[in-house]
Amino acid sequence: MLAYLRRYRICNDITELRFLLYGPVGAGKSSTINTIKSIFEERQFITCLVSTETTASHTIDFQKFTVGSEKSGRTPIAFYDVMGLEEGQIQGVHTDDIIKALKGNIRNGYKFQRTPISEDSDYYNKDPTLNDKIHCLVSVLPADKIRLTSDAVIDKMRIVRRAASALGIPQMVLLTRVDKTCEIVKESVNKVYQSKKIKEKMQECSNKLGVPMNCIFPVQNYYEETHLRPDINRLMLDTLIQLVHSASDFVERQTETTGNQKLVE
Ligand SMILES: Nc1nc2c(ncn2[C@@H]2O[C@H](COP(=O)(O)OP(=O)(O)OP(=O)(O)O)[C@@H](O)[C@H]2O)c(=O)[nH]1
Ligand SMILES: [Mg+2]
Repeated sequence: MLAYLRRYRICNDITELRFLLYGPVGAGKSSTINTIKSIFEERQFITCLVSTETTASHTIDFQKFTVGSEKSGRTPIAFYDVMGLEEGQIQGVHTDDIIKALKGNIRNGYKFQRTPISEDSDYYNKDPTLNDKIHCLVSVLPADKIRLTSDAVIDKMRIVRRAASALGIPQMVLLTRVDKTCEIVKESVNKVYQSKKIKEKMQECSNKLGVPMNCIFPVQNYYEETHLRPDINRLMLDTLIQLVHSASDFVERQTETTGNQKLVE
């Protein structure tokens, strides 16, 4: 799977496939990026700051993380980490900002403010190309805390998902912290799709977010391990391949449409 992703060929119009991870505070967004980077580096890799269990978002800027390195081999995949969603109008990341990020209007490095980005900001990109846009929106929810996620946060997620649907952007859901949900899975992540508890959590997530079951992927992040584990790697890579395929399909569809427009002109 690693070799497949390293050799994955993307459409010539873009330099990389871009994914945006969003969800409630402490859902495991930054940990997911660290886990994916660790797998490609084949060692523990921490670049994305992970929080201890808190209520305010630890990640506060819009930051891009590429996968692979000069040494391990570049992979045409990039993740954007955003601040977590919180209840209330001024807490956490603003939904307008996430929607602008989807459209490619926000440049890398922007620090989220209490109000949405203004068009005068140096970080505002007025003319985004397909290369600046997000090609797949990834919702991240913690399996052990789905029930605790407030309706206000779920509503914000719905607003973002509706905007992504209008833009034709594919959407996937990662259900993190499966080890905290099921003892059998904690011992071996290979059993994740056999676990009744995890299936229930996926169903709960499907009902709460209104997404079909086949777009929900349970994953396990590295959080206490000092060495890589094949079962964790396998599940994450299997999931990543699904994400890459849907992002790639989106890009193909976009280039076909713009190509047709050019022909008409
Ligand atoms: N047990 C377990 N803990 C996890 C897993 N993924 C993340 N965590 C822990 O959950 C906490 C929050 O993780 P983060 O990755 O910082 O979450 P985040 O979504 O980036 O949070 P903000 O940036 O604050 O919005 C950290 O203490 C992680 O160690 C997992 O799969 N299993
Ligand atoms: Mg974070």
